[in-house]
Amino acid sequence: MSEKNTPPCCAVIGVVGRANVGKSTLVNRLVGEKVSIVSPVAQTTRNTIRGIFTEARGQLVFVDTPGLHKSESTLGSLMNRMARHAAANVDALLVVFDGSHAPAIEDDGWMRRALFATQPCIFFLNKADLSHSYAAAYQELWEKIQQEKQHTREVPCLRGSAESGTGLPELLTTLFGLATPSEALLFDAEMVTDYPRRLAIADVIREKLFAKIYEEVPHEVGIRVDELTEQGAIWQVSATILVNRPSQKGIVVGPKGRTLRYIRRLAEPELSRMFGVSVELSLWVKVEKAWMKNFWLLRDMGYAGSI
Ligand SMILES: Nc1nc2c(ncn2[C@@H]2O[C@H](COP(=O)(O)OP(=O)(O)OP(=O)(O)O)[C@@H](O)[C@H]2O)c(=O)[nH]1
Ligand SMILES: [Mg+2]
Repeated sequence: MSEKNTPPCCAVIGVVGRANVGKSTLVNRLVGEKVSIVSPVAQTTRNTIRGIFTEARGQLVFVDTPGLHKSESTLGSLMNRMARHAAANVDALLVVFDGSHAPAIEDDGWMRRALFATQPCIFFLNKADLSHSYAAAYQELWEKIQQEKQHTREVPCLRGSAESGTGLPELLTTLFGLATPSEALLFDAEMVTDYPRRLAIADVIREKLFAKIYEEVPHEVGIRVDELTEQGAIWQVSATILVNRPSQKGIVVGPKGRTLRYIRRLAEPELSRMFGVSVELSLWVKVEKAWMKNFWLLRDMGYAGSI
């Protein structure tokens, strides 16, 4: 907590960037707890999720966003809209790049946004534990964009790894340098997220599903938590896994229900740890054609909200 008479410094930081660069991993690392699911599948994050970090200097609220991507579904457009909306409503932008991969069109897009953003921006070249062989390519791209736009801007570029934690103390110091003194903390000091628990539960189920069915159907799967009954230290959760086609139902259920059981076995202990109760999960699979284009269903699943 802040020293006597020293007001805490606070800032809301939008964590943005292309899909799969490690934004959620970074937010989890910085916050020190898993607030956002992570997977090797691009477009894992579907909502804006706030991760809250509080220490002696004050409080940083990280807004993890879905990676911008080309999209044709309502879900995809809502995800892109959330990312843009989040970027417009924060005190500073932390733009994450993957230094082990060549810059892509979406990285170019975020640099252009950063060049003209009204807030302070910081670039973070992630995945330093892998080779950072493309660091120079990102620098060149940034210079090329500034020349092309005939506009220059000083943006600190830090490097590190969300996975191993290197470079993160320096990143926190830079971010606190942008934070402004505030009369009070933005959130209670004990809070690590304000993400609604039904959505958090749905996300954990989706993460376990992604871990098992990596190639086939991930982007066409949606999870809806239908019921959460609290009986003292036991929570009974009933959730439906929505798929687009009958063939996908077979994949999610697996031979003799094995895939579904696997997902439940992984999700239950994690959810129990997360909420400090014993979570019992019932999972159902339902074919709901074009659920990703159904605004009302998406709204039920929390995707139509904004930060
Ligand atoms: N080696 C290495 N892998 C990382 C690092 N950070 C993230 N990853 C991996 O990169 C993949 C994507 O990470 P996420 O955190 O889900 O990426 P994201 O940017 O949130 O992705 P979207 O939510 O899809 O936009 C996962 O497999 C992570 O384990 C890192 O610093 N080093
Ligand atoms: Mg993510």
